[in-house]
This record gives sequence, C-alpha cells and structure tokens, in this order.
Amino acid sequence: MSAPRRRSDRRRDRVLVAGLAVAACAAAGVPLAADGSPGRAPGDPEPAPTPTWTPGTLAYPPPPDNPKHATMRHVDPDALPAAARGKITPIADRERFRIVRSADPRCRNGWMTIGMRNATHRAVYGGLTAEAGALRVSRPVFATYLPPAYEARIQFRITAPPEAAAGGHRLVLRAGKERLTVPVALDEPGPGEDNLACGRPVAASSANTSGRPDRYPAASVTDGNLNAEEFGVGNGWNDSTARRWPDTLEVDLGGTRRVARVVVHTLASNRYPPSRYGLRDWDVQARADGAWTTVARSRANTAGRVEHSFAPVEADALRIVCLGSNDRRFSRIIELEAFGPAR
Ligand SMILES: [Ca+2]
Repeated sequence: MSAPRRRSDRRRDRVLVAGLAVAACAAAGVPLAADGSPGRAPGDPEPAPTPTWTPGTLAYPPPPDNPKHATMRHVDPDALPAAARGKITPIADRERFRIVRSADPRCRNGWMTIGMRNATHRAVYGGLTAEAGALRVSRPVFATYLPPAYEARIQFRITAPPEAAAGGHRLVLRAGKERLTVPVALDEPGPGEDNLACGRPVAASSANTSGRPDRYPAASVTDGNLNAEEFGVGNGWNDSTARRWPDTLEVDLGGTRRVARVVVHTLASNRYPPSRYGLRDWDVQARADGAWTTVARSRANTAGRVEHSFAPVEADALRIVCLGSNDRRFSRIIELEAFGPAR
C-alpha cells in the first residue's frame, strides 16, 4: 500500500498537467481555452487572461477585435449517419428557419447555431462559408483548427435588410466538399409576433462600466442582438451595485401598447453559463397611468431564456425588477422582448 501523497506532490502534478496541456495546444496551433469557471464575475475589473484546457470542450475567449466565439466538442464518428463519415461537413442546428419582418429593422433577424464537423481521421484547418442571397449573414466565413472527430459551432445571425422581399430564401453553408442548404422563410409579422421593445429607450437603476462606458450598455437590451458571447464587449447590461438588490431595467414602449408576453434573455454564454452567472429572481412589471403592476415572476431560474405569458395588459412601459442572480453579485440581461397577444 503506497504512502499518502503529500499536498506539494499533488500541486506539482497539477502544474505539470496544465503545462503539458498548454504546450500541446500551442504545438497543435489550437487557440488556448477558457475553463468556463473564471474566478472573476462579469462586471469585475478585467484580469490578465489565464489559458486553461478542459478536455472535450474548447471555449474561445472573445478577443477584443473578434467577439465571435466558437465552441468545439468531440463527436463519436460511429454515431454519425453513414453519409457524414469520413468527411468534413457543414452543420446547422435546424432544418429550416424563420425571420419575422418586424417594424424595427434591428429585430428583423434570427439566430441559429452553425459550424462544421470533421469526421475524417486527420486534423484540418477547416473553413466554412455561409451565404443567404438577399439576406445578410453575421459571419460569411468561419475558419478554425479542427481535430479529427470534432465539431466547431458558432452563434450565427441572419438579418433581413429592408429591401429583402418576404417569402422563401435559403442559407447555403459549405465546408470541405459538402454543401448544406437551410430554407429561410421571411414572413410579415402575425398577431403578437412583432417585438414591441425593439429599439426602444432603456433606463437602468445603475450601469456598470468597468472603465469603459460601452462594455455593458443598458440600451443593448433592446438592440435585437441576442448573442451572449458578445457580453462585456457591448451587448448586455450589467448593473454596478454588487450584491445589492433590487436593480431595475425599464423600457419605454413609446405609447400605450397591449402586452401579453415578455421574453427575458439573461447571460448565457459558453464562458458564463446562466446557472452560474444568470439572473435568478425577478418580477416583470407593466406601467399604466403611472402605476406599476407585477404581471409575471421568475424565481430560482437557471435558464438563459425565460418566456413569460400573461393576461394581456395595457402598458406604456415595462420593467424588470431584478431580485437576485446565480452568482449573488450582479444583474445581467442580454435582451428584453415584449409582444402583444397572439389573437
Ligand atoms: Ca442585446
């Protein structure tokens, strides 16, 4: 029976493993990864980045000049359909896609996850292209190192410019020698489908700047951008009163509107999962004749997106009264959407 290992031995082993992983990544040309468990919460002062490696997942910290963010994960080649084996293929998280022609052009867009899969036996530097004709894509080219039996995914936005005609469009993804076509429907908004909060002015009880006023702007919660990977670089609000609640975020609807549904998107990125950094407890309130009424509540939330449906109310403003977050420190909201009744 071996003697108990001393703490200094265990620490030495951990340093050795971390050093080997960093060296292996550097040798392979892999961007070094965040471990998904930063000691610093969003809103705290920026520390020097600490590269680490988590087996099975590579999360790319967003560098200042490229806030887009990729997730890499292992796939079992034997579990893939026969047509995908031995190839580099484009992938998408849905077979068809729909965009609503909202009144505000900022919200004439939709999000999906796209990427590519390497089901060959060799590492490649893979390239994915995306094009959608009259529609705009947030990322026409995505290139990354891709080990064998890995896939890389990114959040991806398709936007309909004002001149794009309603009707059927298509998104074409190409990677390796393969092509994937995703039908995209561009529809006029039906009842309850136009986002009443889109582009409307926002007022927050406090706003965290962490030295830069454009890091966590409250106005970004109505800009139509749902990409939480851009949190800290301009998309998403973070209050400035650590460990103190309530915090409030208020959207002026610009006149009395009939509201029956509110969707709250809290922080939910690869690096900052909602179960650890997202908003946990809040009330949704609607203002009529200057008085606020609570129309919905969330308690003990751990999801990134929460949809509240309630009996329709007439309101000229909405606010989220934030009562707690999963890290017990800050309130964080990426986007707030509001819709009228469906009929
Ligand atoms: Ca936003």
